[in-house]
Amino acid sequence: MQGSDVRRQLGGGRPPLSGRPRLLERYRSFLPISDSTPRLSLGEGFTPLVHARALGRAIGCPLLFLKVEGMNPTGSFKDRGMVLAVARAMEAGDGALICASTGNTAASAAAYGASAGMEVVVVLPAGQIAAGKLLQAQAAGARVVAVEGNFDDALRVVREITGGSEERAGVRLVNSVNPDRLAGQKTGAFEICDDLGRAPDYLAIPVGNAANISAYWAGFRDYRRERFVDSLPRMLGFQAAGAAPIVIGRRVDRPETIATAIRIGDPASWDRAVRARDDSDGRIDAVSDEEILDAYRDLARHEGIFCEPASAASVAGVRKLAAEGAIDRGGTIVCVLTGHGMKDPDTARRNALQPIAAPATRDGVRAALGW
Ligand code: AN7
Repeated sequence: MQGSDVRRQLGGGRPPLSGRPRLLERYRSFLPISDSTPRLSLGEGFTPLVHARALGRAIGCPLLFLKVEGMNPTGSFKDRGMVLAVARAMEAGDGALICASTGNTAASAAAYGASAGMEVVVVLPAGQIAAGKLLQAQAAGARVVAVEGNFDDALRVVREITGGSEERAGVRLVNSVNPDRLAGQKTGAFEICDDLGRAPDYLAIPVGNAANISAYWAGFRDYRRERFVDSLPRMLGFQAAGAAPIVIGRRVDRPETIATAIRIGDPASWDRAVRARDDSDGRIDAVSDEEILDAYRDLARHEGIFCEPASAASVAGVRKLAAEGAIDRGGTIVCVLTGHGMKDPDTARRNALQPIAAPATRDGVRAALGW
């Protein structure tokens, strides 16, 4: 058989040894890239969609799925948009990246910036960043500026540095106000539809600056416009209780908070998120720290999926709405788990079962276990 016949049998133009596809190539027709866009990649995207059987059974939702975004190169969904934003910055000849961050954007910018050979500056609210995220930025060699203020303050500063009349040339702002970030993050919605063979009935997602919920909604609409799917999900967004609108304009003085990333005073993409909610007949709700931590523990202990606390807001929210009878429990529900559990070792440690001390003998270990 000729090579071309083999390819035809395999059902496409892709040769069998082409390996893992690149995210930006795969969804190129939906993204603002051209032949001159550098082929930057750290292996982002193509994250698992896991059927959460135990948790789904427990809350009466048999078709509960988890989109495990902690499996991205830097351990969060940010990599989907960052790869595109940094590739486009390279294409434009920029020499530096800057962002404000509660941690995950910083970790992602630092890694992609390192890969692109660019200078990276991350501006963080002092004392509010989970240990793993900060270490990732430092490990990648980013310059970390800790400002006395909250995330909203940090974002204001970087916008002023890059957007004002004294704009610094060659410095690319890679917060989600950068449209390339949102475009790249649409790919999460594409993958979910590809894996399910349809759009889910509900898409549940943590909401911080509300960029990701906006990007997913745009992605689902793109797919329906191209008739890859024939329906759209209801969008369910969940903030940490105590976020907007309650604390708009006020400093959030909770350095010990478990979910800083979704306790944003003034979400940058709020209007888009409200449109996603209203156009999809969905809702945006708050979940408490306690509800988030319960979901966080249950995900690890009953599904084997260790996500960071903010991520568990999606599952906490679905659990709450299911208990209230506010959603159709028989529907296909996808919860986006936005970041990896190792991002926040302190919260993990506070919730961990303690190791059992034992002598290094068979009988000693058996006795310690009560076996
Ligand atoms: C795990 O890294 O804002 O609603 O600077 O880290 O798109 O803001 C992170 C946000 C959800 C909220 N889950 O997403 C940052 C940052 C996790 C996050 C969100 C974040 P958006």
